[in-house]
Amino acid sequence: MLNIDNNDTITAIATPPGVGAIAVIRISGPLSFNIIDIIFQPKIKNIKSRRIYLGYIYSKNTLLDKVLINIFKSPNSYTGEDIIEISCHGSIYIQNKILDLIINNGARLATRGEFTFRAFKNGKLDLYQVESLLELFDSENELDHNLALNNLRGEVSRIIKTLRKKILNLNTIIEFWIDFSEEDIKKKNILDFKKLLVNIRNHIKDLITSFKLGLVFKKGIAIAIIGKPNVGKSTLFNVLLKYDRSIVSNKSGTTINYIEENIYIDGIKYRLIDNAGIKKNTLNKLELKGIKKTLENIKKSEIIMYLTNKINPKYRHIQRYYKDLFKKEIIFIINKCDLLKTKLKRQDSPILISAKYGIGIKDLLNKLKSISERFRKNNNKTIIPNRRHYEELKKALFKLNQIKDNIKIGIEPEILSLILKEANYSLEKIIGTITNEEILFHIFDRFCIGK
Ligand SMILES: Nc1nc2c(ncn2[C@@H]2O[C@H](COP(=O)(O)OP(=O)(O)OP(=O)(O)O)[C@@H](O)[C@H]2O)c(=O)[nH]1
Ligand SMILES: [Mg+2]
Repeated sequence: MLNIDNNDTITAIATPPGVGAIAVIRISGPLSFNIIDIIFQPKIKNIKSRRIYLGYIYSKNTLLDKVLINIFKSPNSYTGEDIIEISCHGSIYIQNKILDLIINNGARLATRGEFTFRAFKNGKLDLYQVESLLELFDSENELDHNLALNNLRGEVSRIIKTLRKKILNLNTIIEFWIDFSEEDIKKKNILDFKKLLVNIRNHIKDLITSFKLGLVFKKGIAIAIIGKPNVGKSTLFNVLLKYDRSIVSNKSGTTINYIEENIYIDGIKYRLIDNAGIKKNTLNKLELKGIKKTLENIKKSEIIMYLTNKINPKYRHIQRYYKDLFKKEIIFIINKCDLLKTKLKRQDSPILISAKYGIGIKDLLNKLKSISERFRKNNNKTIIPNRRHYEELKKALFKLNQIKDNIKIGIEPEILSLILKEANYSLEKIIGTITNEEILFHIFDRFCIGK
C-alpha cells in the first residue's frame, strides 16, 4: 500500500534478488545521514553531495563489509530527499545483514515504487514521466526503449502543460463573454476562440493517432507472410526465425491456422506471421476459415511479404492494391528461384529468393531494414505509448468537440466553461496534477521494491 503522507526514512535493496558481484542498498529520507554516521567507518565530516566514499559497515563492533557509499543531498537527488546508496558485496547474507542494520537504526523497508513515489510527491517527476519509467523497464527493443527514454525526459509533459495553458486561455475568453456582452468585441473574441480551439484539437488528435505507432513500437512491427498455398511461406517463416517452427510439406494447404513469433533484427522487434495460403474458389470450410484469418492478419500488419513462385507481370498492380487499399508496405518476393527456368537479374523488386537453399535472404533483410527506417525516423516524434494517457486524451478531445458543436448553437458561456474544465481535468490526470489514490496505487504497484 502507498504511504501517501508518510515522511519516514525508507530503505530497500535496489539490485535484483539473489547473489551478485555487488548489491546496492538505498536509503532515502531525513535520517539517511544519521544512519550512515552510526554504521559507516571512517566517520565523514562535512558530507558532500554526489561523492563516493570508501569504508566499512559495522554492526556495533562487528565488521560486516567493505563498501562504497554514494551520497546525494536533498533536493538534488532522485527522490528529492537525502539519499545514500551503499554498494556492498553481493552475497545474500551481507545484503540482508546491512539492510537489517539500517532498519534497526531508524529506517523502515520501502514499499513497491516508494522511492519513485517520493520523486513524484516532491515534484522531481510528473506522473507521465513515472509511467514512462515503467515503459522503460518493460522495453525490449530499440524503438520502444528510445520512445520511453524520450518521454522520461519530459517532452510530452511539456506538450501537455502547454495544451493546458491554451485551454485556460480559452476559459479566459469565455469568462470575458460572461462579464461583457458588447457584440463587436464578442464577435472578434469568438474568432480567436475558434482558432485556438482548432489548434488545441489538432494537437490532441495528433497525440491520439500517435498511440497506434507507440503500440507498434511496443508490440513489434507486424509482418504477414502471405501468398497462394505451397509457395514456401512456412519455409521462409522458419528461415527468418532460424528454427523449424512451422510445418513444411509439399502438400498444398499444410498451414491451416496462422502462427505468430517474434524476431529481432538490428534491435527492432518484428511479429512474424505465417499464414494459411490464399486459395481462389474454395468451398472447404476449414480453408475458408484459414483465409479469413489471413485477411485479418493482413489488416493488423504493418508490412506484407507477398510470396509467389513465378514472375507475375501484375506485381506492380498487386503492390499498389495493398498500398492503396490496406495502406501497407508490401515486399514482393519470388520464392523457389532455384527452379526458375529463365534467369532473372537480381533487382530491388520483386526480390528473388530461395527460402529452401538460403538464396537472396540477405536482399530480403536489406529491404526489410530500409522499410523499417521509416519507423525508426518516427521514433523522434512525440508519441503516446500508454493506454491510460490515450484514453484521457480521447476524453479531452470529446469535450473539446462538444464545445465546438455547442458554440454553433449558442450555448451559454457558463456551460462551455464547465465543459472546458472537464477537458482540462483529463489533461491534468495525465501528468498527475490531479489524481486519486486508486490511480496512484495502480501505477506505483507496478514498480518493484527498491525503485
Ligand atoms: N525448390 C524449392 N522448394 C522450396 C523452396 N521453398 C519451399 N520449398 C518447398 O515447397 C514446398 C512447400 O513449402 P511450404 O513452406 O510448406 O509452403 P507454404 O506456402 O507454407 O504452403 P501452405 O502452408 O500449404 O500454404 C515444400 O516442399 C518446400 O520444401 C525453395 O526455395 N526452393
Ligand atoms: Mg505453410
